[in-house]
Amino acid sequence: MRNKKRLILLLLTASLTSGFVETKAQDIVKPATAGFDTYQQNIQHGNIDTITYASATVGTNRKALVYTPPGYSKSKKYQVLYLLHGIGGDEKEWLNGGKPQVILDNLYAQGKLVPMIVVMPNGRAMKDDRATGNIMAPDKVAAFATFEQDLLNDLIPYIEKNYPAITKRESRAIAGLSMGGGQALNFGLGNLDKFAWVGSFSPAPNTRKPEELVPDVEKAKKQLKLLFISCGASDGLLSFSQRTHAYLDEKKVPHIYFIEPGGHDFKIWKNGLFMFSQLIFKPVDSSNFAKYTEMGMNTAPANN
Ligand code: FER
Repeated sequence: MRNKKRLILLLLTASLTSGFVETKAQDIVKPATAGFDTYQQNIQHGNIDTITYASATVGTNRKALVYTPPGYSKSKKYQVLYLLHGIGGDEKEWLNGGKPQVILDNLYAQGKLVPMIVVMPNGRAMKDDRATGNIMAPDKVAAFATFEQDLLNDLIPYIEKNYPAITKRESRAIAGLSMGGGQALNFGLGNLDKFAWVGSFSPAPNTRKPEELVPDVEKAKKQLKLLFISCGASDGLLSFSQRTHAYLDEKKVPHIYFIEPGGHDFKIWKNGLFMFSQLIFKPVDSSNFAKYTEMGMNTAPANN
């Protein structure tokens, strides 16, 4: 009897210890698995508001969607993620194509996120900001650059006045898909006094050249909490991720570079949100970053 008890104790200790080791090894956030974007009835859900803010930049009232997390209360304080759309979209693109509220609700139910407000703006800062007609027209493409002023001077002040947001750079993240991925890199890295967390999923040709994106390498190293770039291996825009990654590596700016199978679509962008949202507003271990590149596909450009 006594031996049996000792054996049970031994087995219990062994399983607890191995469990601990496993938890340690899982510090890497893994890509999404089946069900991550399936609506679950029996969990708490966040809420989506449509807001209208006055934009002095554009001279109109502009719309954005705001996701507040399960258990949201005005008496608490929240981190904020600004989540940007692509060239063919508007403030509803993430909602229509990516079900971000389902992905985030599921992650909250598993205790994997720090509570955050997610703002989905319209990143085409012009009077007619609909994604109609020729979406590649020069004035429409230019409006994605103009959005930097709208974001910094109009939208962020509106959010921070009307929502219980923490108003420090360490509590603001910016991420986006394609044109929005380019915006996230341009605006995030260009305004490190405003953002500490930057995520770019399949960044588009609007992404500034690396030397312009990160002109002050030491400042970026000091100020950035996390820089995350992901892209599909068969995306025609992969070169914009590759050249940014190559420069960051050369200058030893810590970042996550994750290349996964796929093209230029929401499969990549949903997984980008899934991974990035779990990493932000938490302590970061940059010694893990290389493991994301190893976990991903090797798509080094031909050396010619
Ligand atoms: C381009 C190709 C793609 C471009 C933009 C995109 C401005 C954007 C794609 C997207 O947002 O999905 O040449 O030029």
